[in-house]
Amino acid sequence: MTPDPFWLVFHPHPSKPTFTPPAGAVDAHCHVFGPGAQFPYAPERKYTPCDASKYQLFSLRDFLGFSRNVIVQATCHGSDNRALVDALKVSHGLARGVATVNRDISDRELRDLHEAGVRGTRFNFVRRLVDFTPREVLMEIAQRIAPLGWHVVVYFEAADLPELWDFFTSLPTTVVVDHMGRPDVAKPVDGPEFERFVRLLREHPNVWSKVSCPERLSVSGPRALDGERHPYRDVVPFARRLVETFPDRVLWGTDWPHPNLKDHMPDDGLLVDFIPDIAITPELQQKLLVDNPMRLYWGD
Ligand code: 0GY
Repeated sequence: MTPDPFWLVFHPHPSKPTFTPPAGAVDAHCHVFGPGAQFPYAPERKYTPCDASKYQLFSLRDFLGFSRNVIVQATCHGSDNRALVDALKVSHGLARGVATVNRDISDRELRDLHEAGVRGTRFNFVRRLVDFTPREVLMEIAQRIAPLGWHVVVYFEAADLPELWDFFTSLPTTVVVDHMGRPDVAKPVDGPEFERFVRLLREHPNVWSKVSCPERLSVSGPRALDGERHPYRDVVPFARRLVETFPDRVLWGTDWPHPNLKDHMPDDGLLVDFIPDIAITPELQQKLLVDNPMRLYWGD
């Protein structure tokens, strides 16, 4: 299948990070795309990506010095989780998954997903990626997956948080927010918008955040002015604040193969070098990269 025109392909030769992740580190947000010939993209998808296989993902994992992956079902596969499940099965227990499920999924299918390594479902509120699903349908799904010990991953734009607040805070599971709720990093880190997001975590101990995707949020871009490996500097205060305020409820991921980027494709090695700028002690790095994802995804 031909990717969309102007589709940016993941970096062909990422640099070796200077930061060495702690033993057992988990890349807790990444995807597989197809391959489309084996696992066709969903008819209702909003984009057609380049293929990005499980083997490419696992070899990037090893190259970057990570041990495990959490693979999140990408919207281009809709609720057909076959590519995800295939990757989990081939990973020999080194990958867990977050699936997309519909309300008509059977108990048997849910159990099969769990058996394959799925531990969560994702609710996506980003309008360019998915069609609207009524809240009562999502709540019904959340109630179905809660007894399995799964959590809900939510993806939304910062401006939509006020409207989504009541729904998020009534979910009966752990709730993991993608990419810090997509803050506008041109605004102050202690301004009302990000303060609202911090309050969500402060008031609701079941809410976690991924401190991922500086490449999507940054205005200044990857390179520091001095040319050193301190990438995406304008995103650092936001991620660092979350890591230091909620050290036991943060996760980090590459977001490989980086769907829908328009201006640049990140060097995954440089993304890893973002980590010591946001988790500045070995203790915080251990929680962010090992203890937290292991508890959430391999805790059973
Ligand atoms: C991400 C971000 C995006 C896409 C998806 O499932 C997806 O299609 O998550 C995006 O376009 O912002 O987390 O991968």
